[in-house]
Amino acid sequence: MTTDDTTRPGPTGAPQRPADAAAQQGGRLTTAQGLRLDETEHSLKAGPRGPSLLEDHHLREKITHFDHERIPERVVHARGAGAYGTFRSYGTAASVTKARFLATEGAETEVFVRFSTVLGSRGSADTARDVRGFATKFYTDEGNFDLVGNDMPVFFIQDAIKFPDLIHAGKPEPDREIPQAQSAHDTFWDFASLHTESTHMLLWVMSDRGIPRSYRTVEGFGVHTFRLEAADGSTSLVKFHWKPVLGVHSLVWEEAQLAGGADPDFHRRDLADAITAGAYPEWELGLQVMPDTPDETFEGIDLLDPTKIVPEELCPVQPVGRMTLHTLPENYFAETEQVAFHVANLVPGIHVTNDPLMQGRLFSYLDTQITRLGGPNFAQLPVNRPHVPVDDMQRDGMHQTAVHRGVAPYQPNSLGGGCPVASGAQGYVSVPTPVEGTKVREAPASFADHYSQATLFWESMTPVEQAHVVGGFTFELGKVFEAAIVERMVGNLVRVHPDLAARVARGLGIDVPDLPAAEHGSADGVTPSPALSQVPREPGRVDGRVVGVIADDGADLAGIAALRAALDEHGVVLRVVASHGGTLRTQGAEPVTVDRALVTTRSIEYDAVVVADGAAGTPVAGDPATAVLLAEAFRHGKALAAWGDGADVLGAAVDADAPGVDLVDDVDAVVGPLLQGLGMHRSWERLAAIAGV
Ligand code: HDE
Repeated sequence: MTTDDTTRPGPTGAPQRPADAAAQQGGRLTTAQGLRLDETEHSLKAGPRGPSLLEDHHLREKITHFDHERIPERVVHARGAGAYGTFRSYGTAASVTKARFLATEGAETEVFVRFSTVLGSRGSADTARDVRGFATKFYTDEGNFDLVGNDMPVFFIQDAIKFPDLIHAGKPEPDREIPQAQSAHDTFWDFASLHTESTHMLLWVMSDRGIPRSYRTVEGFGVHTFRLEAADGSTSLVKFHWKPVLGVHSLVWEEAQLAGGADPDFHRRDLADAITAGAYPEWELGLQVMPDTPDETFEGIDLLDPTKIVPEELCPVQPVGRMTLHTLPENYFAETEQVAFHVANLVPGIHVTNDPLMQGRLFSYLDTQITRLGGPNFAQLPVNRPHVPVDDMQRDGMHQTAVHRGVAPYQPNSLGGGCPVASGAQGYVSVPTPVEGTKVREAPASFADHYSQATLFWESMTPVEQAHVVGGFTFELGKVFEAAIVERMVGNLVRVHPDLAARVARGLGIDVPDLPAAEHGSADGVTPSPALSQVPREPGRVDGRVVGVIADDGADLAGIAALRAALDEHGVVLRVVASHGGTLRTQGAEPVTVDRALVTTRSIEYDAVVVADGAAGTPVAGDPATAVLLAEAFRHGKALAAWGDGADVLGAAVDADAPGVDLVDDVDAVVGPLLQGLGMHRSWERLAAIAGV
């Protein structure tokens, strides 16, 4: 889905590379030693037909470097996309934290954000059903703070010791290394069905949240509870939330699957195109602030349990600042691939808690980066370097790029004038929380509740969202071969809600496991959290949305120009889809550039589709690909419209009486319904009818 109207379409409508995208830094080709080369087309040989010579240093240097171009991909979150931006503080967090980038009103802090999927390899498709990573590095004036979160507020496991098990189960199966970037296979559901603390998270992943429309439309969560410390020393327990200004929106499952094939870079492209077009993605950072009580619970919810949320209705999210992403990395490898986040990168006023998942993460990130980035000096890479002076006593190691001066990298010293000196109370001081206990491998009793919040999530969904959850479970379990695993999992769903289990079982064609009534999940006593639903209550922002208009030579090109102008006022991008690339011509009207030929496009590129007057009877109307495009957009709940005889084309492909389908006489009448439809993201009524709910 692109907003790249700054790049001109190529011959078949595919966007062309901007003219200023020069690849190299200088004018002259050299070796890595700066030696100017005469050419780089032929290796040095003993005669034109002879063997290559060992003395050809350029050949050997070029190939040796190439042989070592790859580094290990991230063991999780390998596939991602990033951008730089600015975080601007409202100053409202000053009452709870002394962290200057949050506490100071108007303070601006540069950030780098990397979004990712979890399970897939670096080259996998963006739209796989999965959790999305949402990791932010704040280059604050007190050092780097990393908020390494996800787009879901809970996690599969309560204790870090289970992470390798979870990931071994979710990654491709070890014998054939399939399936790629998918949890729809036996080992994942084997683990998930046996490890019932995952159930709440499974509901999130099987819901629409598992297939976001765009990185720009995901929420972000710190997941763990943090301890914030104010300037007066008072502390609170806090959860971090990112709220996308564009709203939280998802794909539908078929769309996600189509995108996986037609455009595996769907989210990466969307982020880059939006930023290139100046449609800068924005999020508001918010805090749920809870009292720091000795039992570390809030309204009976254990704040150290990362499988639990605190519903926003119980503790509202208070906005504390806004982040705008405005600059793309110039080099994917140097920046997005080499960025290294770490939960332990904290600044004064922000502290960790004893959440056992968080505690394990405090170890893992530094450890993994030493392997991934080839040694301990990765903090010197430009994307990782703090924007404040670094005066540590770390020395040497692989890839050391600093030239450290002086002879006394140790403390105490007199040869270095005692420098660098520690800052005492002005530095990072851990909150003096008491710690005592008997060594045990145990979880607190409250961690044994694995279902109540899964039921809360289910109850908080609208009927159409519930249908999507049922669809998610049915698809994934339908891919599992081992009947015992499927049965065990459906049994767990009975413990969430018998209705959910019955509907999944029906789809799978199996009986619902017979559980004692006392074990059935129930809505009794559950207060739904409407904030968890993604169905907008009123139309949201539409800027950056993309409308496809189907037309061919002879169509109402003046009408298309008028439609483009009207949508442009709302920041909506219009793309002309035709039977061929190049230009459309109609007598008496200005020619129109084709943005996408049918052969280079698919319905997934558009949030809404319109058929122009004059399209009937043209090649685009007769091409079966047009009917497929319109039928897909219809099934995906997208706004559809036509003016003039475009109605014949649309009416032939879809049910023109369905909600969110508008046939009008005049192009002006298309605009209102389109904006309404885009603002609601989907025709929820149509999706509900399609789902039969
Ligand atoms: Fe991570 N995680 N994780 N994770 N995680 C990594 O670090 C790990 C967890 C998250 O864009 C790794 O540099 C353990 C929760 C994101 O570069 C690794 C546990 C949450 C990213 C690692 C967790 C996350 C990572 C792999 C259980 C949400 C991508 C490469 C205790 C709050 C960051 C790397 C990026 C990456 C370990 C659980 C978020 C191996 C052991 C919960 C967004 O260190």
